[in-house]
Amino acid sequence: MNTEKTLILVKPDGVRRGLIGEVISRIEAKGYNIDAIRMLKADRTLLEQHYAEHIGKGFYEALVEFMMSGPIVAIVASGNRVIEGFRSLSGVTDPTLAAPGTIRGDLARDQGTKVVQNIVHGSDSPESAAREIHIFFP
Ligand code: IDP
Ligand code: MG
Repeated sequence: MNTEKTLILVKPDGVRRGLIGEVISRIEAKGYNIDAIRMLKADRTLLEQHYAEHIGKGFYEALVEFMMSGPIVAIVASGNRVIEGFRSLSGVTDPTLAAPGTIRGDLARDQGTKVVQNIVHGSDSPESAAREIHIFFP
């Protein structure tokens, strides 16, 4: 057994639309463990760390503004291959293309905004997970 951890965020669009419970339900229904959970309003400094890989991209400023637009929920979930597994539960970045049955595919759509609003974030590798968990649960 190689239990892994990932950092999941319910983004401001998900919180505004009352989807915190829906996201948590899907994590639990899949069989992953919820290890930690925290609601917060992220500031620019925190988001610059979290989204460091996107600094300089065309959507970066819109992404930061969007992520500061309301409260978010940070979750640490664990389980064998949870990083890959939660990315699979989420669906691809573009909610128009995300498969039905996924969080993004079922619950989000293109809003015509500069930044893609897609309900959730999930770490994309063990290195990202360790880094991101440390940012939200110092
Ligand atoms: P991911 O969340 O599926 O891992 P990333 O490429 O890490 O996608 O991008 C982080 C977030 O930035 C996305 O979830 C989405 O909200 C936004 N984003 C990514 N690519 C674009 C884009 O091309 N246009 C607008 N927003 C984007
Ligand atoms: Mg990403």
